[in-house]
Amino acid sequence: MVKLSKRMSKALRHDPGRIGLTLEPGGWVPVADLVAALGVERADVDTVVENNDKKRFSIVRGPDGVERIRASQGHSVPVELGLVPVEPPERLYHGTNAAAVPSIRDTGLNRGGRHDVHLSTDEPTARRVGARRGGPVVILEVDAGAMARDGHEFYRSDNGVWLTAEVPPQYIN
Ligand code: HQG
Repeated sequence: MVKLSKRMSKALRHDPGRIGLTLEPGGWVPVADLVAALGVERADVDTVVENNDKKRFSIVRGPDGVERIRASQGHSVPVELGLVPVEPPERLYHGTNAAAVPSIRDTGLNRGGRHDVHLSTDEPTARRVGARRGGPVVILEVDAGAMARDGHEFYRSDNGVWLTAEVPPQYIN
């Protein structure tokens, strides 16, 4: 199922065109189209959606009766998720590799290839994110409350990841 999850991430976040899909507004794709394009069973897609460790995907039935699926966050293709800005908690956390810290102190957190900078509500989650690539992890504390008061917008993805366009260095403790 991890392999299918990765194929779904690639199709829904990074390269839909490669398997002949086009994301609709909001990043949605009819589930039937994804199933056909990947050559898998619908039940397997449902299993990934339900059991995915980070709840990366969601399925909804539209007013037209068509069930559609999208990745809740993590896109590198342009997408308008239609998320509404919300007030963040005072503190959010970002886990990263120690080697990245000097550059982050210098230029802040940048979204890189992704749509947004990803932040976590708690340190253990941030630690897991930072540990993905191995090496020593540093947890950065972001003064999200001050950022919001200074006009930065925050969004919360359907699966609980906090998103913002950038974190300038003065908000990083
Ligand atoms: C770093 C996973 C140098 C940043 C996770 C990170 C997350 C800088 C890397 C989601 C920098 C980008 C996102 C700067 C940022 N100088 N390095 N100025 N600004 N960086 O993968 O936040 O499994 O795009 O610290 O759970 O690590 O995909 O972002 O190390 O939620 O669902 O540049 O990916 O979720 O890496 O992870 P990423 P991320 P999924």
